[in-house]
Amino acid sequence: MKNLKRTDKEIAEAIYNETLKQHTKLQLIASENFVSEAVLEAQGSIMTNKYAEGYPHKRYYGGCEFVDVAEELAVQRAKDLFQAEHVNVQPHSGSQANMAVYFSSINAGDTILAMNLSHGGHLTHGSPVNFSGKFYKVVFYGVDKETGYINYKEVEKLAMLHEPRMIVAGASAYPRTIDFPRFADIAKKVNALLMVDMAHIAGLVAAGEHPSPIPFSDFVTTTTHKTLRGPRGGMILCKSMYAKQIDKMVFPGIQGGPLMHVIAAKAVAFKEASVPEFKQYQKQIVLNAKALSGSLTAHGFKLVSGGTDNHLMLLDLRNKNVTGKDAEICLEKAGIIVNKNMLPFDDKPPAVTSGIRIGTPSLTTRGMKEKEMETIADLMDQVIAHPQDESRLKQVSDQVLKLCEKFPLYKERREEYQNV
Ligand code: DSN
Repeated sequence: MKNLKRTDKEIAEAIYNETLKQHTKLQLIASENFVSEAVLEAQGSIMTNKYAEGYPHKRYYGGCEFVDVAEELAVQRAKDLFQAEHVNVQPHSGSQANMAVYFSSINAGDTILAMNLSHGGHLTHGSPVNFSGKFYKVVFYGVDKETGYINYKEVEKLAMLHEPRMIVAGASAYPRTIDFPRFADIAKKVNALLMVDMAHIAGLVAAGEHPSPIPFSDFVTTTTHKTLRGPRGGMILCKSMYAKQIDKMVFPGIQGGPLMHVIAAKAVAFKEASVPEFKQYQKQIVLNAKALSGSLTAHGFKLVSGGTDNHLMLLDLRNKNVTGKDAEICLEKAGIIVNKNMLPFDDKPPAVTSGIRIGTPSLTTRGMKEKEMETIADLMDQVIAHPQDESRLKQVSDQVLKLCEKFPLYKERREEYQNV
């Protein structure tokens, strides 16, 4: 940071403040995580300087021998980690990974069957405000009103009725195990392609904490920065028969030069994910989610589907008389960072919502376990029960700070900034 501090004080300070915030607050956003110093080093490396349009050994620029090393390692490590036949590590994001799959395998105007965003799906799974909702006819499935679980009978009924060209499975706010073989059966019955977006659960899948979609899907897409704990980015895994069409669509179809520094960091993260400690870490994420959901339930919180099988849970705040928006605000004042989230069948708009989504990947990365989850549930309960009580919020934020100090993050970075 010493150069940045000298040349651009404002940005240096913003980065330092973000580092300090990540250390001093409880980060419960289910899609975020804290990467390792090694991932940060690779991502902040001089590989950012290199143009490498094309693929290893088939580039449109000279001098690519070392970025080729990084990309080949990233691809091979991802193949090994997920037992995938083909991998493309170039998508800049999950959205671009999904776009490449759609554009390479179905036509504009074709029908896709995907999970409703308000039931836990994703913008790129056909939302009308996203390209996917504009280019394709979209039929949505959702969760059962009573149970909160995906209603597979409804998925099958809709598939038979609408004969989609593609079925999209995967979610950004679904707390239960997804039955990929069941999705594959339905897709087979109606001759549809199956794309699974495993962005949220990729780390769990890599560690065997969630069944893998790979054997059952034509295409699997993911981001690399959620439970997988890599740099911000995307990736596509598919059967060999789709390799050419996917590679051609990512480049030159929808992207230009790949972000080689990010690809190098992806390789580092995949190596980190291949060791036994990573399996233990993912197991703890799930144990922590169970502990947190259990403690919140004991405090009278209602959880969609009654609990969780994975890293996240959805809190229905209607019995607490607070909206998702207000909960997000008062929790943040107390040092607890969450996001408001639509509930299935929510009657409030997306900017307000009746719920919040929380997850345990980041808390687990900093070493917290079941005992800390109980404390966190208790702190959340105090805030939600007294959202306007500023002195209570202050007391909670002091306790949050104490807890965070016991599980420090990015210590050397914080000290370096202070010392230069
Ligand atoms: N925005 C991400 C999430 O929070 O789940 C999905 O891309």
